[in-house]
Amino acid sequence: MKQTWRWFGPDDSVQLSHVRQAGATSVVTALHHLNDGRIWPEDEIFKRKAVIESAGLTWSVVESVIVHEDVKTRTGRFRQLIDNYKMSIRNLAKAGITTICYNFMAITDWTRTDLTYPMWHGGTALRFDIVDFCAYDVLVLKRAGAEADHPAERIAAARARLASMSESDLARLETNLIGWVPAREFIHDRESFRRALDIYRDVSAEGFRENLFSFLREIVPAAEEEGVRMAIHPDDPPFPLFGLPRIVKDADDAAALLAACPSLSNGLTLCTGSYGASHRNDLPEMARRFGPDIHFAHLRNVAKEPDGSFHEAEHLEGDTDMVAVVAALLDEEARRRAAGRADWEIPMRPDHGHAIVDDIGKQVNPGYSCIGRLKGLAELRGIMRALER
Ligand code: DNO
Repeated sequence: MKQTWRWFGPDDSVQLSHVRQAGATSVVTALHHLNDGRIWPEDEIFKRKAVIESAGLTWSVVESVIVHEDVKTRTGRFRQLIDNYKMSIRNLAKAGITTICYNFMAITDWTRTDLTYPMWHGGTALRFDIVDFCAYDVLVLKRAGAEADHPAERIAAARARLASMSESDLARLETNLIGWVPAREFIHDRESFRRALDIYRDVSAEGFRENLFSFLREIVPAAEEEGVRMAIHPDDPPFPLFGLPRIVKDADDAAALLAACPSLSNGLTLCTGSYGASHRNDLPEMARRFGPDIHFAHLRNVAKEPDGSFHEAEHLEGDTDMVAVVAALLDEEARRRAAGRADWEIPMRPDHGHAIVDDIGKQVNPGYSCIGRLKGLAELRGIMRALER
């Protein structure tokens, strides 16, 4: 597998030289400063590519070209924004960047309640606590209809939890939950978040899925022409939050998406951590079933807790049998090689990492610590090497 590493661009405190030292050969990145629905111009793409190549690395995957909220709801400027998206696909292809990861999560991207959950080893991990989430959703945000989305015992536990939180605990929880949403141009506080939720009040999961499929029918032909592989990232976590529709959460959703627009250009990002947070998903089974459509793999593990909470485990610990997942992906690569495909190699990246050793106290994007990921990559590389032998 191609060993890649997510890099957030020149402002990332984890530098390209560190990526080389971690042993990755290739970078996953985006033009984060242009990621609001506008066209990514060719010259900006080539400029970024040159920076990566001058560090002795390649740029193999874009994560992500974001899908604007207007496109998800098919309102406002959505037609223009879809044309822009197609143009960005074409411009990326000109630079030889032909794998694009994206997601179709309403308003939010990945969501955690705790970004510094203490682990047994003294470092920290990302965690999603369902009681904290409920406390915010029902008692702080006071979302209309929220009570009906949580069982009574959880709401009772949430009341007690909220009573024990200090003001700064609560402020941190709020930032974790709504401070990282991608659409920062119009969501900046509790009130604007509520307004954004309102837009989705009448959008059912079925309607939302139709919007995704319409988007795919529009962009996939352009991707096909350019030899680009679109790889949808699943919902993280893979269950509804804030009453928002969730449509990429399990094997059935993935199968429906592939069937809606059958094409090598319409594929998946196998994020073992996102899918893995649901009891419904058997990751080794999904890796085998969807092998031909997996264009990109995020390898990380989660430990699920009895009440629906979960935390990010070490890459080889947690509930997913990572050796079985890697074995399935290596088999898929062998199948592609036997079929004479030039693009047989599946890019993988160690997804997230604990904050350990020198990571502790450093400013990084949550989950994207250097040493924690380096450890994850080293462990995953060991599995790959052993299985290949
Ligand atoms: C979190 C990431 C996600 C992912 C996007 C893909 O760490 O896995 O933010 O990049 O959802 O579009």
